[in-house]
Amino acid sequence: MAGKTGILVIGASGQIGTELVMELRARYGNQNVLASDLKNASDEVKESGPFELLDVMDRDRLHQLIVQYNVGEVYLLAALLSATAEQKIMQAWNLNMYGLFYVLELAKEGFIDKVYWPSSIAVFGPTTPKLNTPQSTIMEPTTVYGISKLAGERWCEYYHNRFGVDVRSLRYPGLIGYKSNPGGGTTDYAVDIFHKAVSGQPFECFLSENTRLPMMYMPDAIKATIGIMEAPSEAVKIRSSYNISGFDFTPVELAKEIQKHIPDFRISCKPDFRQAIADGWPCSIDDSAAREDWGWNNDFSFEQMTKDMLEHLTEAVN
Ligand code: NAD
Ligand code: AKB
Repeated sequence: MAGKTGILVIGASGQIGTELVMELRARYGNQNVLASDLKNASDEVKESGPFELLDVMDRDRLHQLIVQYNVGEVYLLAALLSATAEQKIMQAWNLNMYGLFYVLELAKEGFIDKVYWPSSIAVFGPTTPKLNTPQSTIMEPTTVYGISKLAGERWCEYYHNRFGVDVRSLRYPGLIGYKSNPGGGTTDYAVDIFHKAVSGQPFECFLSENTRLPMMYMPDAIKATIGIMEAPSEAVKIRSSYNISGFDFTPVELAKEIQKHIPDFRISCKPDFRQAIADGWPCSIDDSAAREDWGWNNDFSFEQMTKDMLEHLTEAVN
């Protein structure tokens, strides 16, 4: 397996991929990180290293790119997120499941050494303890997305136990970043709100004012992703997926934090179908297993994230 220096990111044009590709290139060299997606990438991604159009459902092309670019590690980010998946049930199931199977099968056959696949807090459901949700607990998700992520976690563990596939995974909470837009999730409001705030507009939230959800700033998510992939194999004891968390807040708490910087900012709440999704998710997450096993720790607090988001987005609009 030695000598496979290529890293493939599938779904590189999305919210996480756009940032992950740039960090991977900074660490491992621009030419070693192949970005791929169904849709075109950002100029930054296209200009700094290789990019290929790829539908992960096209197994032959996936296989061909892995061989052509001498790929040893795959980050599989392509998926339909919670809100979109509720509108496109079969498409979400097929993409979220078969994309993962194709990558796991290629790893089982020896074409890939290491796989990263993200899960989500969506694996939990209404019967899960909501506060400080443990690593191992009741998991009865009620959304298409959550069901696909829970099944994916079970398959990751299965391929590791049965075939020795080195697959690693994190259950991301809602991710907040200023460099790229979110792609159809229930936590997207926590990014959209900042764009409205810096452009001097009021924000209408699609979740109710007291809906508390776990969240994380994107630099911490990228750090956790690379952290688990660089951890020694024996430190990664959980091969389904690790809880990770940064902080948690409600829409009103976020608005109040933004008002410390932009006093005129206003929020109103008009819940839509995404409220039912959020109602089934945890309010906060216990990520002690990730901290103990491979040394995860977050850098950004809620207050630091808010300040940093506003600074960067204000710079961008001026
Ligand atoms: P996103 O929707 O922003 O990006 C997904 C990318 O996948 C898009 O660029 C899309 O074009 C691409 N894609 C879709 N179908 C494809 C296909 N058939 N072949 C190749 N590419 C395809 O999503 P994201 O927020 O970047 O999320 C990435 C992963 O992280 C997903 O698995 C998601 O479930 C997980 N996750 C994200 C969050 C979050 O808050 N962003 C939280 C939990 C888990
Ligand atoms: C979504 O809201 O669907 C994602 C997630 C928490 O998985 N951000």
